[in-house]
Amino acid sequence: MSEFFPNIGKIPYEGKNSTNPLSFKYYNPDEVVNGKTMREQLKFALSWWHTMGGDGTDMFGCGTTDKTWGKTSPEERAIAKCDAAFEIMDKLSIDYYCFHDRDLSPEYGSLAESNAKFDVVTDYLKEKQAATGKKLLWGTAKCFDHPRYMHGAGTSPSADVYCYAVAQIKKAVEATVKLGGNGYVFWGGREGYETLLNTNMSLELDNMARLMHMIVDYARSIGFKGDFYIEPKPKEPTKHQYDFDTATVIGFLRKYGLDKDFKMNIEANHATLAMHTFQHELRVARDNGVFGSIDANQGDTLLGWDTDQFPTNVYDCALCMYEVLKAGGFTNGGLNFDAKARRGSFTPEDIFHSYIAGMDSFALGLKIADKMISDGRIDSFVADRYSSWTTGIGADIIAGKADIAAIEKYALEKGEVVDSLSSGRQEMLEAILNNIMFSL
Ligand code: XLS
Ligand code: CA
Ligand code: CA
Repeated sequence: MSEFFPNIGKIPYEGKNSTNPLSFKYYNPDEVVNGKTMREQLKFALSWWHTMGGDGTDMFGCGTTDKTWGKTSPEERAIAKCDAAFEIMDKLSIDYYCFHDRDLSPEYGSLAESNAKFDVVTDYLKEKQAATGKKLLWGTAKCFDHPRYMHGAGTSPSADVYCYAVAQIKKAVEATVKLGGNGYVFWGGREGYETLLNTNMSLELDNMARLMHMIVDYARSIGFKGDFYIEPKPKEPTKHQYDFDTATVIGFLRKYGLDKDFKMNIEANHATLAMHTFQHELRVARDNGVFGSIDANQGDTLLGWDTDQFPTNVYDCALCMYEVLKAGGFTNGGLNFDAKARRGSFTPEDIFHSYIAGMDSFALGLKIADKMISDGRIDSFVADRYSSWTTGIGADIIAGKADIAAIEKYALEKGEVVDSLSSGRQEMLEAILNNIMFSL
């Protein structure tokens, strides 16, 4: 089979002193960090939509790069995309991929025809996976692109549209199971609203929960053993999206009895759109036992929309990997590069440069996070800051031994307590983090 990128060979690890831009400086797949190889810790995935389909189109202009893969018919292009994707994954040592159903195979005249042609592509992917050992991290359904979903899919005011979405998601789940996917993602693309003047929010949310229960039950009945994820995002495309952030989603899951079935797929750029740090979203997920997978990218704080840039901010990657290691590492999840090269980075080489930049940044992040933990200064500072909860009245409160009267008596006897406080030492801690980062 002829190559799509004949000028690019397998990207080697050459170490930090290499000046070869088509090499890894930090991502050394077989190097062991925190008890596992980098390959096992980081579990990188290629996103089919950006890498295989995104041609640089934006609101102000058409595409700048050719993603037709040399084919004009949609059926042939879908197969060529598979070959090109597996070549990219092989050359970059990426073991996983993620897709929306319509990234793999577009819509045709009817749902039945779309399903049949989708089957041809997933059959081909199954063969490619068997031949190469590459795996599906997660699948999802694109229930936000077609005009029928203009008012939402699982939250549409139209029962007919709702049924179409259920049928489409059922098929996407079947494809995920067929390809041995580790996960299935729900991202509520247009599940939200523009104005409450036309919206029955409570019915929409009840219906979304009904859909999720139906899909979970069906997926388990056909043998899906992986994770279901919800991917929070506060806005874009709708003004208000129901899956605003991790805390909001947890409230939804608990209200509807779905909390045992779902974990989070946290995207960095969605966290910042919700006015949170990436680390905050990961921490909320970890603390609530719903940490699952990550969409690795970054936004631009000066632009403030969902720019889906490749992650190169090592500071954020380090704090992300700190949360991942503290959560015990990935199980079914991984780091999916939901990211695209900038519109002006339009050559085939830019695909490789952008993945190398993201993978090296996360390799650095992993090493720094491991060092943060083995160094121990930050963790022990935090433990010490809360030490009043390990003895005396603090320990009694936690053990349920101090009631409100006992606490009042303690406070009255103690008098003013401002002297019990110690400095938060934020600047010292930020300097320690810099010290750890730059003495790798
Ligand atoms: C869009 C989302 C989307 C999900 C999958 O903002 O990030 O790509 O990851 O539907
Ligand atoms: Ca995403
Ligand atoms: Ca995004």
